[in-house]
Amino acid sequence: MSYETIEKSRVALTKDDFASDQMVKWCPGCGSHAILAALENVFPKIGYKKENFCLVSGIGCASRFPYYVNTYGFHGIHGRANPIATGVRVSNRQLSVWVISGDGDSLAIGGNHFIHAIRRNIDLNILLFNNQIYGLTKGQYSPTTKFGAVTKTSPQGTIEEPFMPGELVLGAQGTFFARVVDNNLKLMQEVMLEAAKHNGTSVVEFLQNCIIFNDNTHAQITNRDTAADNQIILRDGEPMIFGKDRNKGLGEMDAHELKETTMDINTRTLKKMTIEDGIVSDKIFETLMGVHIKLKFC
Ligand SMILES: Cc1ncc(C[n+]2csc(CCOP(=O)(O)OP(=O)(O)O)c2C)c(N)n1
Ligand code: SF4
Ligand SMILES: [Mg+2]
Repeated sequence: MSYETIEKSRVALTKDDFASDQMVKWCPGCGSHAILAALENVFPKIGYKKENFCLVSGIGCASRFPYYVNTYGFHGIHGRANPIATGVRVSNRQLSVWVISGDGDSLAIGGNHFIHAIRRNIDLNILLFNNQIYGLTKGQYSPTTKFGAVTKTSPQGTIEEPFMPGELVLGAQGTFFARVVDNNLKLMQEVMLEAAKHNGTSVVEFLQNCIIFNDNTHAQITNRDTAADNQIILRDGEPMIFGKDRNKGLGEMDAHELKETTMDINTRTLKKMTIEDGIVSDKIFETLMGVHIKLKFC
């Protein structure tokens, strides 16, 4: 129950208390700036003393993050943020430990450490910056790069199916997974706060734009003109509706198949999604996973 037991600050802290004096070196327009702003807003809300936060990262653009927050921090080595964070957390239970890691850092070189931290359910908050590319090393494809993408290391397009981080987390017996876009500051803060409250490993995937090496890779979901029709914000107990006219829903016709349906909002009663529904749908997910995994022949 770390959320309740870590010592709280006696004075109210603000966002400015968490801003460091280091120059932020991310490219102008990089999605990471907004994620940083969100976390600096959330830390005072969590309420711990500054010295009770520790940020641990690997290597990559995202991994520069600990320099920019005025807390304890550890800029680690490539792929090893999760084992370092595990050591920090188990040796000092007064620390709220936040892992900052990219899709290359946690899903390629650090994939093994990532899944085992999740399986062990260590009380870590893992912030996964998914820009679907190696940003720092200038544009090689990563395990989340879209099939067919032309990159520095796939001049004729990748021939690999990407990981879906959510599937990976659930497959590793994860107990908390959320996915959020980097252009919704309010929602990022809400999700980070929920992650902090979770007792165990929480993984938050940010759909983060790398404006230099993979611009618009998430545009279908994040583009402001079409976002309402391509995003569904799930909150416990609230109906699963979306669309710019708020007239599309999931699970209306048959909760087990989670079909999209368009409804007349004046005449239809919306089904509510609860945590208990989620437990039932876990079984469905398992079935779906079996179907989802494609057989490959060499
Ligand atoms: C052992 C080791 N192998 C390779 C590298 C080179 N390297 C540095 S960062 C990186 C990938 C970064 O990609 P990602 O984790 O997605 O972070 P991003 O830069 O996109 O935020 C690689 C391959 C390294 N630093 N150390
Ligand atoms: S290279 Fe991409 S990920 Fe790295 S700082 Fe620039 S925009 Fe951000
Ligand atoms: Mg990356």
